[in-house]
Amino acid sequence: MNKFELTPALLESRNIVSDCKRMSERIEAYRMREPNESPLLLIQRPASPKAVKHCVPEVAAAEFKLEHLRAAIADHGALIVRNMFPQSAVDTLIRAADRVIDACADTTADVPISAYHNPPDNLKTIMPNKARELTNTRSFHRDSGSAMCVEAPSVAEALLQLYEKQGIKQLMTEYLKEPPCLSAKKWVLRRSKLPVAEAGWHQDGAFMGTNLNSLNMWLPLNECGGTTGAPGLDVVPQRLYEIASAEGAQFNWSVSDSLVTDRFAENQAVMMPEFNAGDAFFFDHLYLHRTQYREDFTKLRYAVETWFFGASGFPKNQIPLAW
Ligand SMILES: O=C(O)CCC(=O)C(=O)O
Repeated sequence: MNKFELTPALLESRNIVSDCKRMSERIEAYRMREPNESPLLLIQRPASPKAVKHCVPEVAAAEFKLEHLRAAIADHGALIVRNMFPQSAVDTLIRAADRVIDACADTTADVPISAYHNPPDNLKTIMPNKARELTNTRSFHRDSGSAMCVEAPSVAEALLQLYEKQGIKQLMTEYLKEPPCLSAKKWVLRRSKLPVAEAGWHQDGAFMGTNLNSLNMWLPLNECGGTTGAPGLDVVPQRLYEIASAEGAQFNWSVSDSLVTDRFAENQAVMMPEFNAGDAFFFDHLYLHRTQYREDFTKLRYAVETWFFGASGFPKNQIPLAW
């Protein structure tokens, strides 16, 4: 059994030079690689639709098996695995998220390199639109209170070790039916801002593409959602097979409130699940969701968002990372 335990002391004693080199190699591994244009898609529209309850299925980590994930994603688009990550890891990650997000928020000073900030140099050259794209990506994150994990390779490498220890690498390999890769742009530390801005409903496939297999593991680091006072996610708890129209929405990748209400209201489908620190919420690029929105949140919410793709069927525009 791998004895890895994620603690602040372990994080801060990592070799930041070799972690940065390793992250840079993960980026470089995909520079010349192109995705398979005809991957075997795991999610296909069935010939006759199955009648399923509109819900967000859940299972306790102690009982969790690959079959739960496969069935829940196929039928409902998502699965909550309760208590997947230990409290010590969650506490360490909140502390790390604060430090990484604060370091990335500082646009004026030269931020000293540390376990919490040491972006690899090739992050700029790997972006299709180079410095402009990296600057825009960073300001998008800054404005929404988030930061890419790759800004802090030691945090990112420690997270990969944690994921391996928790069986996530094996789970992703089995679910995707091939080794997984990650994404620089869609591997994010999040700390909500208060008041929460009304973020658009979206399916990540709207900007990643849909000719791929994916799974997001959204890991809340504190209690959130429902009526807890900290923003979780609003979700349309249904298996969708295509990207909903962006007509009337704020962005070309988002979905308007009225479309969500009109199209899904008959099922009273919008839900706001309650999450505990250390739960894992799995969903794919067709799942319709947004940052939970209401005006009376009083508590911050921390989370780690990690998207996995098949190593041969990846969204090149999201900057794949070898694992
Ligand atoms: O954490 C959030 O509020 C948004 C997360 C999200 O949209 C995602 O994981 O795709």
